[in-house]
Amino acid sequence: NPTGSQGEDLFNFDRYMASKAVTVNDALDHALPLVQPERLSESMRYSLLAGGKRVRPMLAIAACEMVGGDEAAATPVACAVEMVHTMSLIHDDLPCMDDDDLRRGCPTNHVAFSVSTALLAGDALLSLSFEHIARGCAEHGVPADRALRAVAELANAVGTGGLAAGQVVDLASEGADVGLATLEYIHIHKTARLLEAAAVCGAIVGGACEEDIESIRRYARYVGLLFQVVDDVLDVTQTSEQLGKTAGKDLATDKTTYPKLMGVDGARAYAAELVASAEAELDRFDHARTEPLRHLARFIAYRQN
Ligand code: GRG
Repeated sequence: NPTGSQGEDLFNFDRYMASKAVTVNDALDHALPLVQPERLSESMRYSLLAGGKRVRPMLAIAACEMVGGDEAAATPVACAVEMVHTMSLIHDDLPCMDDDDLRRGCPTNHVAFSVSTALLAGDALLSLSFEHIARGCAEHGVPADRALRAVAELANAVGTGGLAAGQVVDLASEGADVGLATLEYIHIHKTARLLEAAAVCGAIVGGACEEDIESIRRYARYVGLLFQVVDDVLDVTQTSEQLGKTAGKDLATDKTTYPKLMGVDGARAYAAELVASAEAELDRFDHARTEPLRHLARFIAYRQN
């Protein structure tokens, strides 16, 4: 009943996101206490607890709940994926990569600490993520075969099947005239693969069957691409609005983006296709249970910043 005219509760996505963020922030805080040497833990906590949107943990928990699992079973993998995400942001900001001074409005990890500490904090977050799945799944009664499969899924998403591969191709493409195939390769590996691992790990620990896992995988891959297409469109349109001009930032730089390759209207149409494809993957599940993931796809598609 989409209008709620018969008094049924409408799904409230903002409330759902806020409640999952509280669960995840609390779990992350407990997962990473201040231990000796404090400088390393402080550096890890500085970035991990710095207020990201927690989209990946929410994907893991929502996928687990959609297939009949509970939040507690998904929390270890949700936290682990956020640790990997945080590691990738710390490393991405380093002088040898993007060399950024600000992240989420605050000094980047290597500026607040040092390049060597930031490098080690990223490494320690990466290893903690796998330790956290192994220990957390056992504590929450998740069967060992599911935990093992989640470890393999996440490991693949970090290395040659995901982040590292996407970053290498991205760095190699700097200043080059790349086509749609390379742009898509970069986004599928750098962005979509970790979102995919988050949702798939949630489904695995929730006890999903193979067909359900593969639908959830495709859903998350569409959402990951959608994330980047919308990001590119916002980069152009928001800068245009700020400047009061028709051509925005990315149309004026060397970076290849979707609006550059297919125009702003073409990129918007592609985003609409991706959100429809993502939602279609959820049609095989009980409709009421799909609400969080449907709303997440729409939230990413229609966000304004
Ligand atoms: C060290 C093995 C190893 C891999 C790292 C640096 C690197 C290789 C990959 C870069 C990955 C990267 C930074 C991709 C961009 C992903 C992205 C879309 C980030 C923004 O995500 P949001 O909006 O961020 O969810 P918040 O701040 O909300 O958490």
